[in-house]
Formats: sequence, structure tokens, C-alpha cells
Amino acid sequence: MFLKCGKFQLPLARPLIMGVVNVTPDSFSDGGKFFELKQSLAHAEALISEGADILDIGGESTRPGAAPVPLEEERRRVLPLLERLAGGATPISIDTHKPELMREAVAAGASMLNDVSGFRDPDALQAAAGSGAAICIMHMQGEPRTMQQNPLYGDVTAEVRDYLAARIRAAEAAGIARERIVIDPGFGFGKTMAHNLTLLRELRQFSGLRCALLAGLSRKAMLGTITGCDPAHRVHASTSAALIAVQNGAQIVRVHDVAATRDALAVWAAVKGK
Ligand code: HH2
Repeated sequence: MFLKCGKFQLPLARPLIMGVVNVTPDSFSDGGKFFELKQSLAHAEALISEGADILDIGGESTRPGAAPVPLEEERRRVLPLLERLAGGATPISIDTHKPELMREAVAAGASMLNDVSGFRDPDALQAAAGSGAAICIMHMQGEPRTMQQNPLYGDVTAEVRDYLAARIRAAEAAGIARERIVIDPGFGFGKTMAHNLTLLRELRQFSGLRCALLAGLSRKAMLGTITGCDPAHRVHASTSAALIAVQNGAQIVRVHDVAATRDALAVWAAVKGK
């Protein structure tokens, strides 16, 4: 199985590591650290040298309660870094829900579009369809400003799975082939601790949707609740969570700590004989 991702064909026989580069002043775990181009470029290059298979660049924090960022400002944060990285050997993903930015990002060389709102904007699937980029469709209940106020589900895994199945159908109807589609249950996005743990335990149920499966647990609040550690000290918890996700079928893990994740997955692969 391969993921078609712009000019790249990424084999999914072993788990892929997506390294996070947040060009934001307010991201929950690394806000402000990589806000200037010089810093974000150095960070991106470090993640590549540590073994990132994909880089995910974001210019708008999606943490609970985050304020929306205007298009012009998001563009100013994201595009200069994308332009510096796009010619390299590592596919670049852009984390945005704005169709205009999706189009500009693809024109500037992005190989993947990652939309935490699941390409909800009526124009977003059209923007993606006209490109060769892969898309990551994530599930979120509500929207970042209010999503953690009172998330409610009957059967969280079934509801998230049905939502993703419907979005896959919509993406296919818009002309996006399955080998370009990545799905993600959206840990922490309109979910309580119990919902997140259930989704992680039952992650295998998403494999039936026959798209590449991504899990983003890195440094998230649930890991802080479990360990009592602040975001900068959640590397061990994050690595453990990434490993559990891979054991339960994730093919891409979205992480801040690439080197630690790479080593954990190398042990896993050795045990599996991969
Ligand atoms: N999580 C975050 C952002 N984008 N995209 C996908 N597909 N899956 C995720 O789980 C996911 C995501 C939140 O993490 P981070 O980017 O570190 O924080 P912030 O949104 O505050 O910038």
C-alpha cells in the first residue's frame, strides 16, 4: 500500500513519522519557539535529520479556545517556510482549513493538505481535488473555541468512523482517489479523556475504511492528565502513545519528538521482523 502525496509515493509498509512545525505564537506545546523563519527552518531541518518522513507546517493553533487567525497572517507565517522546504526530499504538509491557503500551498509545492475540520468548508475539497496532494481528513466535534466544553457521543468509535466514512465518500465524489486520502480520529478535538482512550484502544476499527490511518497524540492534554507532566515534558508519554497507536494500526504518527519516536518504532519494527 502506498500514499500518493504530490510527487511522492510513500510506502505504508512501515509506520511513517510526521514531524510538527508550528509557526505560531500560541501553540499549546511549542508556541512562539519557531515563530521566526530562521528558527522554523532550523527546526524543520532538525526534524528531517532526526528521521521525519513528512513535515506538517501549521500557522494557526487549534488548541482548545484558540483564536482564529486571518488568512493574510496565516499565509505570512506558512508560505515562506514552505517555499524554502518544498524542493527537498521530504514531503511537506500544510495544516490549514482555509481553501485559499490550500490552493496557494499546493502551488508553492505542498504535497499534503491536513485539515482538522475535515474539509468542512464547501470549497476545501474542491481546492484539494484540483491538486495531486494527499489530504488528511480529521474528525473534530464542534470547533476549537468550544470543542472541549461538553463533548458527547453514544459510541465514540462508531460515530467517528461513520463520519470519516462519509467524508471519504465526499472526497471521492470530488475526484480525490483513495490512495490520496489519510484519515485521523482527531485525538483531543471535542473528546474527553475517556473518548480519547476508547479511540486509541479501538483504533484498529478504522483500518476497515481502507485509507491510510494517522494518529496525533503527541504532547496532548490527555497525556498530561495521565502523567502530571507539562507539555514540554511529555516526550516519554507521547512516544508510548505513538507506539500503542502503531500497534493498533496507525500508519502515520504526527509527533513533535521525532528522534524519540523513531527509536521507539525501530524497536517495534525489529520485534515485528520488519
Ligand atoms: N493535532 C493538532 C494539530 N493538527 N492534525 C491532525 N491531522 N491530527 C492531529 O491530532 C492534530 C493536527 C494539535 O497539535 P499542535 O499542532 O501541536 O498544536 P496547536 O494546534 O496548538 O498548534
